[in-house]
Amino acid sequence: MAIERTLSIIKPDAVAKNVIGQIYSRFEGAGLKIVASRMMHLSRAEAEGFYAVHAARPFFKDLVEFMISGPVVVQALEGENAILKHRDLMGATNPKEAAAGTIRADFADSIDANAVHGSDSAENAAIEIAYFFPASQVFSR
Ligand code: RTP
Ligand code: MG
Repeated sequence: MAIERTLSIIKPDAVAKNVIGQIYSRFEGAGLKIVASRMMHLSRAEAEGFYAVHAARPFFKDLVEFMISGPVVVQALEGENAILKHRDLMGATNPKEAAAGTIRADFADSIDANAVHGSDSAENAAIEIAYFFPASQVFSR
């Protein structure tokens, strides 16, 4: 199995719920290493740029408003099959459809306030990691 990296964001709702550590524990428990990490409050331009792929979608405006509503924690995770492993830990986009024991089932309130983001492909993971971290701030092990 290939060692991959993925970009993960703990969204404003989960930061406000004080569950950063619990979410980090799930990553570590699944064998994902945190190889870069930063807490930040996204500007509107940063959020719009990050979600540019969704710019034409009806939920784009609400998504951007939500993502700038409070601080987030952004991390790069590294490990075997990291992209899919991380998405399995997150659960379905809509927490009502998320499997029991997933981050979204346990911590998310709605499809908008859904606790976490995770890259959906190797190509997007590379783009998204570079969006937040210069190579010198990713500490591969
Ligand atoms: P994410 O990108 O945040 O990891 O989530 P995802 O892949 O599961 O979902 P995606 O389709 O990429 O959508 C990005 C975020 O937009 C919000 N969304 N709202 N109201 C809606 O129908 C709707 N659909 C998506 C969610 O917050 C989702 O995480
Ligand atoms: Mg997505």
